[in-house]
Amino acid sequence: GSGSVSFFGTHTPKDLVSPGLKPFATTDEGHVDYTGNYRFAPISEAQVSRAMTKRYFADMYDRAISDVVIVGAGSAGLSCAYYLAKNAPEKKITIVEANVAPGGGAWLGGQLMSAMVVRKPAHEFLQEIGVPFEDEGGFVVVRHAAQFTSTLLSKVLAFANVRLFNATAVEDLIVRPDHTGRQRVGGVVTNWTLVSLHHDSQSCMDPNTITAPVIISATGHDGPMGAFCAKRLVSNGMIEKLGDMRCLDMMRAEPVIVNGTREVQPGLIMTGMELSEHDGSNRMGPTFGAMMASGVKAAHEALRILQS
Ligand code: AHZ
Repeated sequence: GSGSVSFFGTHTPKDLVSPGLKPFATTDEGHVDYTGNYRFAPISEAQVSRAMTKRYFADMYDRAISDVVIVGAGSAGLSCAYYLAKNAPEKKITIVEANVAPGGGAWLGGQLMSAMVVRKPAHEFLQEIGVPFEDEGGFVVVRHAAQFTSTLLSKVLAFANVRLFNATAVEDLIVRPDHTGRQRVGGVVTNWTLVSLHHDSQSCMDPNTITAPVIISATGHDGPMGAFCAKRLVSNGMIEKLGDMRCLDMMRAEPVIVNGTREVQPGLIMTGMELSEHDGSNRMGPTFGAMMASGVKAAHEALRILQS
């Protein structure tokens, strides 16, 4: 019989399978059978490569001009991305995360003991994203921090206006005068993290750029990669020195981080524990409410700048 004819006909078009290799039917969608005859739809290696590269490079091309760049996808950066993506669905929000796995320190509750403690009223963010918890009065406990991180990540990535480039490091800022002559952070310089890590052993590995009217830095406290933008502000002469993160004081640290979340330089908002390095404020240790509320405050700041 004639049957249905696919757009490509029943044989693989020549540009999908190398000359000399056996063609296959593009109408075959495989067969589910767990008794030993499970069969996949045929595919060529070229189709797999092109399915990925065309999307990745189209995203890079498009996001070279973004509305907001969030540097670092830890608990603060992801909380910010969620609130911003939800409240500004027409804005291009681009997240750059140096690690292969987004989530930063929030895959565990800060210690190596799974549960995540969140002081009230920041539990309202857990309710917003639908993460269950046990109520202990002034604070709540999420059974496993990974439940928070995976839920938040899945919601952030589901927004049509969000793109995440992971395994990609921000290795510099773009800073230049605005129309009034004032120095303004107007973008980030990126490279694949593996490239960034090998600048000393390889020659000529030039970076990419992403420009945006708002950059949000959420790179965490000092560490191999942390506090990146805060440190760059010092080496670029925009601030004299870092405040340096102070010792642990939960009661004091959390409100200071949330209320101190702000545009630290024109075009650059800072959120999460990076702020403790910038301002010289305390760490809170394993309580995460401030990261969520600081991320939301950073999103409010971004919306204010975008609307001004
Ligand atoms: O990989 C980093 C992590 O995922 C990423 N990052 C750092 N530098 C980067 C760069 N380019 C791109 N140059 C970069 N990405 O930023 C993320 C930071 O996440 P985090 O979990 O470390 O920071 P946070 O501020 O979201 O959460 C802090 C959690 C802490 S630390 C702490 C304490 O030490 O007392 N307490 C809490 C709640």
